[in-house]
Amino acid sequence: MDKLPGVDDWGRCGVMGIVNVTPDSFSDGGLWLDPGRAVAHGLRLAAQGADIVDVGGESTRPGAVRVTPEEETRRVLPVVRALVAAGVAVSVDTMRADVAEAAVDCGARIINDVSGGRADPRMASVVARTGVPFVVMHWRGQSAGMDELAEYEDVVAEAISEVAHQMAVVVSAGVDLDQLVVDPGLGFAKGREDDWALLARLDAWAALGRPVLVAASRKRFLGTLLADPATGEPRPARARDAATAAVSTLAAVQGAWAVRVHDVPGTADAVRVVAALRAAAG
Ligand code: PMM
Repeated sequence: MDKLPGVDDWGRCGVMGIVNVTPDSFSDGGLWLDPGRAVAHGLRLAAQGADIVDVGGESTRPGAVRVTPEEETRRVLPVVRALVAAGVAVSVDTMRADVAEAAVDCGARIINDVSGGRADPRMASVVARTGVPFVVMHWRGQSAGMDELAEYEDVVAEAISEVAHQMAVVVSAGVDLDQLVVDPGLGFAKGREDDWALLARLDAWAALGRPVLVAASRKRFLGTLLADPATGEPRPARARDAATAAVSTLAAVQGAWAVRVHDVPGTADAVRVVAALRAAAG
């Protein structure tokens, strides 16, 4: 089994930089579809302080239509290969076992599956066989219909119990518990209030006994919070990075293992501020 990097390696909450090799992601769709530009962007994120670069070839924005496996593979693999060759620690953001397996063969060190293994019945066996760390995110269904699935009595308790169930499913398929990272899945089958409730209670995820990844970057609940007071229009996605860095600070304070962000410099500073405060507090 591959060791999950963490606070012992970084001395703080980690930073996962995002490279979406897609035409349609909600905040950076189309910017990094060209493989050369995607690789250059990944290298830039690493130079700016990303500990891990997360490469994805399929948009999961609300309402997104799925890409074919061939197209996803074509987008992702050359970028993974080039970043690995440059010494970058790469995770692959995919719901498909074949894409995950091929990416690990190219040197990816983490499989980040927003469905936590639910979208592809073969995923758990690939995770078990490859032995790499695996992100189990809270997920209720594909992006095309996920907004209708955002019904909760107690979003924190229900998301944790649903992730605990999924952890048990993948462990029963042969995955080692120590391979798992958990993620509340902000924005996935969540309303705005649900995202805030989850962020307010990140400490509750400690009950699962696994590192927690938090991915708030540029998401809708931040756009709504920062809406133009005159028009009510949500703040555009690319103008949500200061708020994202604020969330990174709060996540690091609550003990997150890593935060997944588009804009690395603000968050790289934020997690260092939290580490310095922690050290000063003893
Ligand atoms: N969100 C997105 C994509 N991948 N992975 C994890 N683990 N957690 C998330 O919340 C998550 C993810 C969607 O955001 P993007 O389109 O900006 O990448």
